[in-house]
Amino acid sequence: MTRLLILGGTSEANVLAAAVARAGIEATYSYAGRTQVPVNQPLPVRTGGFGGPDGLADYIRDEAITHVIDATHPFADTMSRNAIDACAATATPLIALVRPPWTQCFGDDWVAVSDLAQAADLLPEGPACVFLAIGRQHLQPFAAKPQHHYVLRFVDTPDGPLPLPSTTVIVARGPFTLDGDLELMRQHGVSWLVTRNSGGTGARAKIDAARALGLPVIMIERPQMPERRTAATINAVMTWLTHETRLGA
Ligand code: 3Y8
Ligand code: NAP
Repeated sequence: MTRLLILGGTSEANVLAAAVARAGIEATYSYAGRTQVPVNQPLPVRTGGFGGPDGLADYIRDEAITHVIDATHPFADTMSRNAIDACAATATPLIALVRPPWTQCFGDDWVAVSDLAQAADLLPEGPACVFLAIGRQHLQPFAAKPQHHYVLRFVDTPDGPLPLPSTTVIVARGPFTLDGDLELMRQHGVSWLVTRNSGGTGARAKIDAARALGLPVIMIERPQMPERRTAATINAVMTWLTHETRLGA
């Protein structure tokens, strides 16, 4: 009897949840609780941290979870590492749905950096208009460059002061469109884009818009992850799930 846990929070996790529900597989969709009104799911939902890898291992045992699919965002690396540890500790089959990173193509003007501080360092000394499309949790490194005007896109309205003096805040959740991001970047006179290499389709519009506008992009590369089973498509994950279930794993 399969009892699946989906670690969600991405566009692909939402599509996976619909496929799992259609297949009639017993599953729970897990959110961290980062946003006020997350998208509804066609599965039972649990929200909030588990309490580290040990807390997740306890959850797996208490809920008799038989399979875990890590469909979190490629920068949710603490959750992914905890899933590796908890599934090893409980001998629970685990697969990560990892969408391929975006790759530079003709006409792109990207500079790759490994962290937010490097991204801030690369911004020019003279004042510019920067589309800082990295959400609201990690703005502090850019306080080192207060001379810029920052266009910020959050899922929820900020609940307190921001560490940047000159900002335009846009409240919107993805998936985003090319026309929408072209309009946003033209309207605000954006001259630089800072983004994580999230991959997927839900938020790639901004890098296509930057190419069309001939803008430089500071691309934050993904954190390295330990060895684990991965799949790049939902079909591959569903094939794994049914195979592992047949084996009674
Ligand atoms: C809570 C679930 C869907 C899913 C939408 C995807 C697409 C938009 C890329 C930009 C970049 C950013 C941010 C982003 C992406 C999708 C997808 C994806 C980037 C939701 C969601 C949750 C979150 C958490 C939120 C973070 C924030 C990051 C905004 C739901 C909408 C910038 C990441 O306010 C906060 O505390 C928000 C925090 C983590 C990063 C940050 O540090 O601020 N995502 N995003 C999940 C949970 O609680 O478990 O609310 O429904 C999911 C999505 N985020 O509906 O199709 O790739 O799947 N989300 C980044 O890439 O830098 C937006 O604006 O262009
Ligand atoms: P993170 O830094 O990797 O994880 C920090 C802690 O948050 C985890 O240790 C865990 O708490 C809890 N957590 C994270 N994801 C969870 C989930 N799906 N269900 C239950 N608990 C979860 O995570 P993050 O980067 O803040 O991402 C949080 C959520 O937002 C994830 O669902 C992710 O898919 C989504 N998201 C993140 C980004 C991003 O840029 N990071 C972008 C889009 C969507 P405990 O240790 O207590 O278990």
